[in-house]
Parts: sequence; structure tokens; C-alpha cells
Amino acid sequence: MTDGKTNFINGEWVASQGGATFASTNPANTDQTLGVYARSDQRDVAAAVAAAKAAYPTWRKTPAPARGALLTKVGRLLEERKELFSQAMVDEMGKVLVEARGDVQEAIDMAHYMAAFGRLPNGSVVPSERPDIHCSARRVPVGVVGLITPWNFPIAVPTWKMFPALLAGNTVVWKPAEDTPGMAVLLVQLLADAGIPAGVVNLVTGYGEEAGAALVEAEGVATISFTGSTSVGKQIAGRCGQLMKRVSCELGGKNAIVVLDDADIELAIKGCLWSAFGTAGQRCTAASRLIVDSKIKAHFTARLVEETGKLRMAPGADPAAQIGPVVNRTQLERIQGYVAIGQAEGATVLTGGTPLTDAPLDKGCFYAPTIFDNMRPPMRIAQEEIFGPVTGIITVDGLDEALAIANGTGYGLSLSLYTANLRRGMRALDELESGIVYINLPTSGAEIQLPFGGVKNTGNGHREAGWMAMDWCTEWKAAYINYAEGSELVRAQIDV
Ligand code: UN1
Repeated sequence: MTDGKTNFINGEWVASQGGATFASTNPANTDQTLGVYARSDQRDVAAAVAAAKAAYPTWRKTPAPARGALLTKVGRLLEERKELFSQAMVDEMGKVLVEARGDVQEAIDMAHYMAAFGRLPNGSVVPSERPDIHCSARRVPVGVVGLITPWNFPIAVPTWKMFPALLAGNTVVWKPAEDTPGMAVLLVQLLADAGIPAGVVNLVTGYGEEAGAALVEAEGVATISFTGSTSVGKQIAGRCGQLMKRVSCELGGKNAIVVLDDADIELAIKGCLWSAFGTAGQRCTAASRLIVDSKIKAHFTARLVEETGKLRMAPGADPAAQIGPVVNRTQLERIQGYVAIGQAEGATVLTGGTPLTDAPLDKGCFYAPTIFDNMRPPMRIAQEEIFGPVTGIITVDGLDEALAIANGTGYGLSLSLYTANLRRGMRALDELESGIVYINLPTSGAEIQLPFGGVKNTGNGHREAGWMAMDWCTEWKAAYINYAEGSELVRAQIDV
């Protein structure tokens, strides 16, 4: 779709009311424009919210098993269109084809997982302290939810939010990242093809500071779910606090892998390569700190650099590609900036450290996988999220120091430890301060049936995915029903 009619409001594809548009480009070749999209503002958001509000009463009353059945249909259509979606994702976001397929697979899994929730309990019956009073608590939808989603998982992350919200009976207004509007259009068209009623899912494409901000402000949006940077998340959460809106934030990370002296080094190397350089480091679960015991550091480092040298950088569509481009030129420059900061701080580049400037990769946003040695915990490169293929080695002596350094940042999403010792592994599981802990596994690779989210500046206490996926998009309603005979009032706490 290239005519700018990319807002989906009340079941119709429309242009932005002001007629403004923006373009998306291919990160593997930034000369290639892929599409023109509606650049929405407050008026478009207001129309989308009105449509979602109008659709809400009927959707809320649709039985949950029927809402689940629709998600099953969505899951099947995603299976049918998996290849189409994956190819489009390679072009628009840049990840390599196998990873794009994984991104779509997470959405397929989420659709089927959430569909089953349509027939699972959504509350509990509890005893009353009074005779002949029925007490129960059940989940109810919040109303209209606003979703603001990132470009790095342009299908998985939106569907982690959208499918639970829909199953719970909410209607949705979605503002996808400006780097991946085309993926949003594909997904919303699929939802329409599956038979989602008009107004239940509405799409507004555009910029965060325009359409995204308007969605946060919009009266009638009960809850915001946001995945993105910690700085934007803090602004959104602050504003939602003032407006007394519920808000769920999944924000940055500064994830680490600890490699102890008893670890299987070859297994650890594979985990480090995948965590540091998979998706060109553009995962919130990426490992940008490798905390390595001094006893094995020399061997580990030599092997890691050797294996990094074998990684093939190419446009994601190339079947041999292992690392694709980063998402855009701004991001490329940001990464380069961090590498310069690291060097100025005294870390040394073992490999990488530059964008790729040889044709044809110079047309795209390719950055060489980069490993720093002599990274020290206070450095900015050891504290701040870089979101690119850059990692660094911090040398430690033993488990105590390793755990303290792993925990020593303002973030807490995903931490990993490699050891052959069960006691050390279990201690790490207890003491690592993150929402996700891995033992003998990479920091990336979360499965959709477990809670996803983190502590500290990584989020505000909510979790996505898993059986708690519906927590952020539902309220609890308590019910007391008197079926006693006679007209006596029995007061709780007083007459019993
Ligand atoms: C993200 O980077 O926002 O665990 C999500 C993983 C993926 C999800 C990442 N399953 O890396």
C-alpha cells in the first residue's frame, strides 16, 4: 500500500485527516523507498479512539470462547502468510530471514496460546464471612487500550499486547513504530480478513511525538501499553500517572552474560555470539556485557573474536546472512557514537568498531560486530543501552564479583550465567536482579508462555506474555450477591 491510506479506522483504510504522509525505507539500501504512510495527528487518533469506543460494548459482550475462536483464525492466517510477512520484515526492518520467521512465529504461538484462554477460568469464587452471600472476583476488560510498539519486533511485540487485550474484551488503537508501518498494515489487513469486527482494532500510523503522544493524551483510552526506550517510557508513564491512566512499560536493558571458570566455553561462545549480535544487537534482550572469569578470559576472548570473524554480514534476504543492517542511519550513527565513547573511556576494540563502507553494503546501515576488551563497570558503554552489535568484556574473579557486576546497572531484563556447577547456577537464579534469568543459555530467546519483562528502569512492574499477559489489560471486579431469605441486614465485620 503506497497511497498513504494506511490508517484503519472503524474498518476502513483512510488517509490522515491533514493529508500528511511519511515514507519508509529499506535499511539494507536506504535509497529504496518501500511505502508512503499516513502521518497521523491528534484528529486521526480521536477518530480511531471514537471507533474503538463505539465497538467496545458489542465486543465486550461477545463470549470469550468466540473471541478466542477468532484468534485461532488469526493464528491460522498468520501461518499461511508467514513467508509473506517474513520477507516484508526483512525489507522494512532489516533482520535476517530466519529471524523474521521467528518474529512471526511468536505471533502465531501467541494467537493460539491466547485463543485457549477464551475457555479458561477468568476469576475465582471465594468464601464470604456471612451466610448465603456469594463472593467472587473476575477479570473485566478496561475498555479501549492504546498500543505503542517498537520496530525491532514489528509483529511479535504488537501481538503480545494485542491478542491478550482482544481476548479479554478490550478494543484497540495501535500506533506502530515509524520505521515499520508496513508490517502494521499487513497485520491489520490480516485481522480484517480474519473477520475482526469494524472498530475493534484501529491503526494510526505516524510519529511518536505526534500520533503516539495524542494516543497517550486521548480521553477514552483507559490503558497504554508501550515498548521502547526508557526515556520515552518515563515520559509516557509520568503523563499516564497524571491522567490516572493505567500504563504498562517494557523498556531498555543492559543485559549480561557471566561466564564462570567451570563453564562449557564452546557453549558459552555460541550463546554470547547469538545474544550480542543476533538481530544486529537490536533486541531488548541483547547482551552488551560479557562478564568473564579471569582464569578463562584469554582463551574465551580468543575464541570469541575468532568466531565473530566468521559471521556473515549481508542484507537479510541473502540466505547466508547472519547479521543484517541496523534499522536506520540515525541508529548507525548512535552506535558509532557509543563506540567512540567506549574508546575515550579506555576500552579497546578487539574487532569491529566501524560501519561497513564497501559496496554494496555501504548503501545500507551495516555496522561490524564489535567487541570491546577492558570494559569496566562504571563506563557509559557498560551502563547504557546501545541497541546495536556492540558488546564488551569485563574481567572478574569468581562468582561473587560476577553477580555484583551483573546486577550493577540501572536495568534488569535478562541476565545469564554459564557454569557446570548446580550450586553456582541456583545461586545465580536466586540473586540475579532481572525479570528473566538464563543458566547455560543466551539472554535472548524468551518463549511466549513465560512472563516477559524486567525490574528497575526496564519496566513498571508489568509482564507481557505468559499466563499473566492479561494483567495489564484487565481490571478485577469483586461481586457480592445476597441470596439469604428474610430481610435482615448482616453487616460484614460487625454482625458476624
Ligand atoms: C524484544 O527485544 O523487544 O527473547 C523482544 C527474545 C525475543 C523477544 C525480544 N523472544 O529475544
